[in-house]
Amino acid sequence: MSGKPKLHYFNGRGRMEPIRWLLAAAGVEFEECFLETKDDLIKLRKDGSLLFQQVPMVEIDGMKMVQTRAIANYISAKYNLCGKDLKERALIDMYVEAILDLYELLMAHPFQPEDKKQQHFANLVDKATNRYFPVYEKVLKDHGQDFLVGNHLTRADVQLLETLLMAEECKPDILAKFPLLQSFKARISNIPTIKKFLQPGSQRKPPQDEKDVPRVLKIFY
Ligand code: P9H
Repeated sequence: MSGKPKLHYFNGRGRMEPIRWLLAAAGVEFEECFLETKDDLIKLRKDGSLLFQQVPMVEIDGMKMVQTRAIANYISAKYNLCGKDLKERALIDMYVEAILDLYELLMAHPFQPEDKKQQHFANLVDKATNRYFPVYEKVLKDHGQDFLVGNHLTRADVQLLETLLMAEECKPDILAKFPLLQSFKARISNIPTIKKFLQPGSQRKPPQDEKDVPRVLKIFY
């Protein structure tokens, strides 16, 4: 056991990518065990490694953690990405939960059936540009600081950057009306641990390729 966290999921973004980002931002090296087939999932279930018969599962500190949000909370707390006090924590949790609501739309987009794609995309862009991004643009404008909360790096910055980059993959000019989010994106991308994770060859996964969707779904259904 190398002591490094070990991530169990398929070789793609899905629900594990936010966990990869948080570990990378904290400068924590991690190992990955990729599920390729249904049998891989059944094997993990059989040896009692999946509390709710589902992945993501992360082996960390002697635990086999499941439930994406629980894993992200544990890693964020362990590596001091949750703010210095309850007030900062409250802001961070509000910002992160909203980011995750938008992230669900972005993550699910490649898995949408053809006839629903256009509508799903329109809704995704509407929510991003009219509900979520204006809030983070105003937060940065109002306090004029480099980070969303407490003038230091928190999980809110890491997960917002991940989501901004994913939104731009869907619609390259989606940040056109958000100048402070554009400079935030450049600033946080230049933090050494995150800059390293954004380099080619890192453990960051590429955008979900639509032709791979059937292979992914075959593992789980
Ligand atoms: N609350 C893949 C890509 C995008 C979105 C979801 C799934 C939910 C958590 C087997 N795990 C396709 O649906 C695969 C969860 C975890 C939990 C699973 C089963 C999924 C996917 C694989 N499904 O946040 O961790 O939905 O194990 O029997 O449910 S991920």
